[in-house]
Amino acid sequence: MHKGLALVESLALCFFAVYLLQLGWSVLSCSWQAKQQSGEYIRRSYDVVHKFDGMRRFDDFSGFPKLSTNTYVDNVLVNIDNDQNFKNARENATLLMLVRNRELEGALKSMRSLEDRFNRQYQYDWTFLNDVPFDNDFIEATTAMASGKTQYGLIPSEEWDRPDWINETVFETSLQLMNEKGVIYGGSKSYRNMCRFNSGYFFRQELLLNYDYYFRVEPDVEYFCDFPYDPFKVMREQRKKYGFVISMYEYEDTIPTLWDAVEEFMEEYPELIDFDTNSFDFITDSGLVGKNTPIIDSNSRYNLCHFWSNFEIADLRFFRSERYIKFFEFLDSKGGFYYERWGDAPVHSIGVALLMRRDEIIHFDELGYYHIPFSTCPSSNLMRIAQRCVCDPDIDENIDVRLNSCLMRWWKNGSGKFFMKHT
Ligand SMILES: Nc1nc2c(ncn2[C@@H]2O[C@H](COP(=O)(O)OP(=O)(O)OP(=O)(O)O)[C@@H](O)[C@H]2O)c(=O)[nH]1
Ligand SMILES: [Mg+2]
Repeated sequence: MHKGLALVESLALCFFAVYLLQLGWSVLSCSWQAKQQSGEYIRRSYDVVHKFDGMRRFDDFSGFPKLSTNTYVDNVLVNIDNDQNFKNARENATLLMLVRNRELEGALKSMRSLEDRFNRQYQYDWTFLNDVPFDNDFIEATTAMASGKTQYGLIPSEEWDRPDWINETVFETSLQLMNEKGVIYGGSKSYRNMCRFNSGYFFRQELLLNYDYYFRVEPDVEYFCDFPYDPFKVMREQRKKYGFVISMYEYEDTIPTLWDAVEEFMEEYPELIDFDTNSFDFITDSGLVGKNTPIIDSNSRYNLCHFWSNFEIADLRFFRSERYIKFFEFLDSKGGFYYERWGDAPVHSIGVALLMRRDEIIHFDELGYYHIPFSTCPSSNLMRIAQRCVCDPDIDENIDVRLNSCLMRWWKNGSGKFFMKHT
């Protein structure tokens, strides 16, 4: 009886010992595997980092790659000397946002993105405009987000509100009709004020009078890539006056008679238009797009192509010029900003296409950007890596070379297509 019990006990001990050995072995092998694995990760990430050593730009433009942060307080992340150099190299320019108090969160998102991707090094001033006074919360939060100075302007009501000479009955009827038709912002009065202001008055605001260039920013946009240069500097050095990233077709329902007015303008002021050097062909070319039939039909000679003006880097001196003011005032006198819903995008674009030389317009190929519902993203993988882009060029929203984009028409009729280089 005792012997049997002892046998069972020693058997149990044996099993237990084997179990302990197995447990010990699996713990050891697991940690060995984990160690191997993490060693492998380290090797791989080292390879990845150094694979791109040759093409990352450790130069005066982009400085050293930074950690992904939006903080300005940690000295470790900021090379003070470098910042001073960037600051000293600034152009006479401002970042510009027309915005409502209630859009604060979207404004901060856009600011954070642009600061992170570009402005934290240059610290350009931010100028905010509004048709009503900015509230304290807005001023406080945007000032805290900006790396540069901030300034806030109140738009005079005569430069924002509907002028007296607009016929109330015609206006109200048109609003109702466009609304019923489902035209985007067709029933909005304030949207029309905004479009007219952006077409003809933003550049006359007192706060902007001392600047040469502006960079238009809207709430809720995103910049996908580190800027590989200061776009303002590029504008000045290359004598550019208008810069864009996305170009597309306008909704014809918003501008049924805009082109008629433009034709009248061209007849009245032929001396202002040089068809040999301007980009008239860009806005009138209706040929095939590559091998494809255009997907947008137009009822006039205007092919509806325009630069998407929510992103715009331009020379204020062009907009303040007599020829642009004449152009705006001629269009304005037709009442189409109110009787129809003329947008600032086609108005700027047609003005730029008619009155500027085509080599004064620049397509910023390298700047990834998103404004609902479209984006642009550099198509070169090397460039996306070098500029730390967070975007996928293959998604549907990326409009660059899709049929609803006018970029190919710009390559064909504007200043051509230049292939990007990486060093
Ligand atoms: N202060 C002020 N700013 C406005 C008003 N309406 C529009 N804006 C600003 O003008 C710019 C264009 O207006 P959006 O509403 O963005 O127009 P959109 O880009 O055509 O359309 P979505 O962005 O798709 O809504 C943005 O920066 C707005 O913040 C307004 O009534 N007052
Ligand atoms: Mg917008």
